[in-house]
Amino acid sequence: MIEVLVTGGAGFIGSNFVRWAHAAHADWHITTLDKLTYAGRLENLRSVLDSPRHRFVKGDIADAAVAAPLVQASAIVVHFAAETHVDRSIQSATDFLQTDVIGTFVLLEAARRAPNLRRFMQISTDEVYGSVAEGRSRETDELRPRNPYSASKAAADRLAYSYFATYEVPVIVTRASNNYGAHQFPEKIIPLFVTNAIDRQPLPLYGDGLNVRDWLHVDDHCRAIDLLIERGQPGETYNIGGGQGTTNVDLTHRILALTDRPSTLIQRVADRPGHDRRYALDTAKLTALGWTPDVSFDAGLAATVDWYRNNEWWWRPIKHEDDAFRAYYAAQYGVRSRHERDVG
Ligand code: NAD
Ligand code: TDX
Repeated sequence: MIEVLVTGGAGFIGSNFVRWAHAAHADWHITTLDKLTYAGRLENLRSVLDSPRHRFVKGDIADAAVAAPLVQASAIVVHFAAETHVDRSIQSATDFLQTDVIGTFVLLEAARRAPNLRRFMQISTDEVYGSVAEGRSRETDELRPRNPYSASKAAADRLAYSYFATYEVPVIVTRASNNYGAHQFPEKIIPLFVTNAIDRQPLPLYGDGLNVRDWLHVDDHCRAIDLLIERGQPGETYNIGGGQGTTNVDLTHRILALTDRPSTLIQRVADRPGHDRRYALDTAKLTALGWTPDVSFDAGLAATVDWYRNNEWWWRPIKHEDDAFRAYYAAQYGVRSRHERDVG
């Protein structure tokens, strides 16, 4: 069996990857290491929890006593664990530096001493390029992160590379665009707006709504990571993007159409500070290896809306019973709505 460690595997992309890889690779024994923060949910892994080819370890990647032995026993590490929400990083960046930077450092230190390690997949993000007014970001472009989340991820991205250059740790860096799909925590725009629309609650659109994101279905992302584990080159960085660009206002209207709700639910609120205007990736380096996205945005968004419609058991407790989520929502959106009223 090939020992594979997936950090952050109880979160959105990580759990999709674990379930996908468990089905695709009968010769992988997968260990999920996850701290189960507000964003990590064991029910995301329900279908693999009893499998002899999977084990779950609750722990912090920044805790070397837990994380280092797991890294050292692995042939492949796929490192998803992170604090991931830009708005939360603007409220407070401490956890972002601790997990995204220090946590990654702890894993890399362990990787230096891992006898059988073949791949260390550093899951980075398109946000490290910063806002791109035109054209598409290439892997060789300068990094210009502009919020505490993306700055923390950029630090981890380059720290991982430094462990390849300095210690020959077999690091591959991937930079994906905005993911969407099942099991995404309802703080990110698509699950937040879909679930608010189902509940006939306002959809809080930041600023003029013309910011552009390149949506990538999480299944396409998982396939790309899998391909890069096999065919990517250590020391290299690969962009992974859906290939289209959609404004937030267009996305919002699509969600309203799919949920059969009126546009009067759109609530214009104050903009996100430092809001990146546009992300766009050049994916030629990855497509040269044989990957293209399979899921069209139309089909993927419709399937995602259906998933949230059919799985209210998954998100209703978070949105309606979780005090921490309600406090976050009030801090994030209560203030914005008040500000919006104050300014006009
Ligand atoms: P998520 O917030 O849904 O999940 C993060 C997971 O990491 C959770 O299960 C959480 O419990 C776990 N975690 C957090 N801190 C931890 C710690 N200290 N130790 C162990 N586990 C910890 O995030 P996601 O959207 O699935 O993103 C996964 C990765 O992909 C992140 O590295 C993110 O930066 C990157 N990424 C995300 C997107 C996107 O659109 N969501 C796009 C590009 C890259
Ligand atoms: O309530 C909202 N209203 C709104 O207009 C929210 C939550 C978001 N937005 C806007 C901000 C962005 O332009 O929607 C867009 C998408 O926002 P998010 O879902 O918060 O994602 P983004 O900030 O683009 O970052 C995402 O993609 C890159 C992930 O959260 C990151 O983890 C990933 O690295």
